Amino acid sequence: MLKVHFVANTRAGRVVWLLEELGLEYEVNIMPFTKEGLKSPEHRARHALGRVPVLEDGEISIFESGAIIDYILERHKNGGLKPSADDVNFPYYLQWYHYCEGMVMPPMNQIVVQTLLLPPDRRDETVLNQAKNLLTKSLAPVNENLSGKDYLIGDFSAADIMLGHSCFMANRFGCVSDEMEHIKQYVERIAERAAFQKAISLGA
Ligand SMILES: N[C@@H](CCC(=O)N[C@@H](CS)C(=O)NCC(=O)O)C(=O)O
Repeated sequence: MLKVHFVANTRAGRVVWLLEELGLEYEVNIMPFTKEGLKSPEHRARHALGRVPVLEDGEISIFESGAIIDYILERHKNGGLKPSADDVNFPYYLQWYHYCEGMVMPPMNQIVVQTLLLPPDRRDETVLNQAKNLLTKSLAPVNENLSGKDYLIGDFSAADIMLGHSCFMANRFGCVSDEMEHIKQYVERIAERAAFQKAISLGA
């Protein structure tokens, strides 16, 4: 059975969300966001940096949320929630799928580091403000793209599981301004999905 190594309020939620959307069976190893959990020799054997998510499938053990999602779609769901290569939306599916970790998550990571992970005396206001500006710039094309659409390529797809999860988290961190009305509505739409609710409440 598929096994997800999971910490609440992290990218591991993407994997559980996908598994719930697809109705696949899975087990979850819920770990605390602590050194003892993530940086233990046991977890470092799964992920050298001691991060989540990690997916196990029999003898296979892989990390990187985007790779895990693609792996599940290809090996366990025959490409479900993903347009076929000849579909007009396929290039845009790929674009938004990769825009998430490529453009949106780097400033998000920095915001998390500067507001939560670093002790207060090591936080840097300038770095935090730069990251917030960069996140706003990175989200602007997403907001524009969502005008007149329910999801990134129209129909719900795995690109929404990647980037929609990031938009939800960015909004939770107070980093989506009211002017980004299409993202605001998108986040509400996502939050109504039963599979998302299951993933976001797990371990919380
Ligand atoms: N690009 C990786 C990022 C993995 C990652 O940084 N995960 C965070 C949680 S969202 C983590 O495990 N952080 C623990 C740490 O920094 O020690 C992915 O998409 O899976």
